[in-house]
Amino acid sequence: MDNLIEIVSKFEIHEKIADVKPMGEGLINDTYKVFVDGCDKPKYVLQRINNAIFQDVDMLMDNINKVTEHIRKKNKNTLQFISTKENKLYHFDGEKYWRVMVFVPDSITYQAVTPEYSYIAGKSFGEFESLLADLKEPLGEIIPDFHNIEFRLKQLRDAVAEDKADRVKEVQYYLDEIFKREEKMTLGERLFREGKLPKRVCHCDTKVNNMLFDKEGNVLCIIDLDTVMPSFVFSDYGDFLRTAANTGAEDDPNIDNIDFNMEIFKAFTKGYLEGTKDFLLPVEKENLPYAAMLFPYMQTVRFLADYINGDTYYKIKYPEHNLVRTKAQWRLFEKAEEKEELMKKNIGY
Ligand code: GN1
Ligand code: MG
Repeated sequence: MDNLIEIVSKFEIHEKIADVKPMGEGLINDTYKVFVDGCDKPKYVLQRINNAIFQDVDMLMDNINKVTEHIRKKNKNTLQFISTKENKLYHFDGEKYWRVMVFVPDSITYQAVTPEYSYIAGKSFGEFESLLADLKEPLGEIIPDFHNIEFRLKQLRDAVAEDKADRVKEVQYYLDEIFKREEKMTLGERLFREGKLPKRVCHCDTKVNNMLFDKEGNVLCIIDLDTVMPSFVFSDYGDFLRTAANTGAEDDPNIDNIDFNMEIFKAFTKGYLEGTKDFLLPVEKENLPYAAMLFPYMQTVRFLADYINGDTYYKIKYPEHNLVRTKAQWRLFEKAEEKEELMKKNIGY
């Protein structure tokens, strides 16, 4: 066990640290709440950066610094990082990388949201993209090809070719279904190559639980900024619906719980279109239903590749976890696909 209190003491914190406790459900980094003397609520958040995934920690923290500074200059809420006593944005203990940020008080995270909150979330993510639209300094592509579905399909093919964990035989059905839709689901990358679809600064991990709400359902702050980078707007729009419109859990063992909730779709889309009205192009708007299908599809591809590779990327809680996730995301994809025409009608295409 790391001495977490000692790690926190490397940062510019003047209170006495009382306790450090695990927090959150992230699949990548490890996160802890930090308590200080005389206060029963957490004051800071300590995070171990997963540097197997974020290999260039300097680039990572530099990106986040640019983004948070830019948002703060516009007087909007964003995460506030504490530097180390050596004035660095992270602490390296010889093996692991750590960072500390201020805990946002009186905030709530949800795993599921109502249509009303989805509308507000749509507006907030739209505004988040607007706020960053005039960011002059370029951001590094922290995980190259992160939401490039052609690349993710290639990784899946490579995983199948290697079949390291001898699992391909169990998952042939999903592989066939995925590759059947390859042409349709790679549309975004083709539009990009044809010069028709732009990349913008996006959050790229807009899961419901990456948003802090207040008690009234207003978005206080958007968190988990590791993957902020240039991408299609489909990333933010699609990944939110992937989690919010799912009537079940991301890893629901009972796929009958899973449907694609059109009320959430409508409310979120309304908010998103309002938040992005100053910049969203027709090609982006008309392909929002594609984005709503793309993210469950891409997440299926990623979970399945990790399962085939023997679970090297996502944290798992039990041996079949990535397979269960694959099946749950695939069911969500099918439900979204069934509603493709309905979604198009709803946004006026
Ligand atoms: C990861 O760590 P977390 O849970 O915020 C992943 C996302 C996936 C998500 C699936 C860097 O995000 O891309 O959509 O799990 N982040 C990275 O739940 O791969
Ligand atoms: Mg997260």
